[in-house]
Amino acid sequence: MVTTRSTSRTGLPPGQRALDRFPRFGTHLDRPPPTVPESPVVRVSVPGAEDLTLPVEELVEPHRRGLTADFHCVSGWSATGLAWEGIGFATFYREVVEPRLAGDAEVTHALFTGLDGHQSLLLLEDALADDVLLADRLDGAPLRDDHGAPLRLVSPQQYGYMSCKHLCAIEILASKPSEALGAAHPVSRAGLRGPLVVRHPRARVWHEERHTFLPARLLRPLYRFVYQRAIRHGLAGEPPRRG
Ligand SMILES: Nc1nc2c(c(=O)[nH]1)N[C@H]1C(S)=C(S)[C@@H](COP(=O)(O)O)O[C@H]1N2
Ligand SMILES: [Mo]
Repeated sequence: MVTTRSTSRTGLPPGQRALDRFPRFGTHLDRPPPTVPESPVVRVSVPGAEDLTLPVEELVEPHRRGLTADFHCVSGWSATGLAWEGIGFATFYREVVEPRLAGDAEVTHALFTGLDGHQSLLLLEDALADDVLLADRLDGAPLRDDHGAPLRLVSPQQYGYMSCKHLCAIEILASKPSEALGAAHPVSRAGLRGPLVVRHPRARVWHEERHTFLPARLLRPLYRFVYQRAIRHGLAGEPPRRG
């Protein structure tokens, strides 16, 4: 199996601090992870073609590869050196999407939906970066429930909320959807629409694109304060990954 590293940059992106663990984190608040069906599938939709339903196993296996990457949450923590396995999103796009696209079709975005209702919307050009993975394994084991079983997106150069867990649908879109994105919890849905937490359309960590309008430096302490409790709570009883 071929394994690559996400980026040649060293150190952490601006405003991030490394944890020695990879906590379960996110917009689910206190909800348990969603129940994973026994034979999980992903619905794939491509403009102009009929939807198709792919078993997760069939999707990944023929194209399995490895990726070592750091993971950066917009609230300011990073988990380093995660060893993911899965299929590259660009490979999935080439193998599954492109053959179904009409020759003149213009596509702009990819919308990812999790079993818990969380959605992430990526510009196609960001999703097609060569370190974006549809991952089914982490650190040598199948993805655990708390990290996104059965399959999750991993986009290491974007803040964590883009890396949608528990994938059940991937939609390739011809334009930006007008609907608000789904969230894993009604409260976080409200929060994500509030003025202080507005998802950035690209969320590139190395550009510190934390927020659509507000400067990232202003938000660093606030995000840290708001999320510190959640990080502590999530870390209770969880052993460090290394060292
Ligand atoms: N389906 C789903 N995906 C999600 C979330 C979520 O709540 N539900 N939270 C996001 C956020 S904000 C982060 S930081 C990461 C956390 O991933 P982890 O729980 O594996 O650490 O998942 C992202 N993807
Ligand atoms: Mo996050």
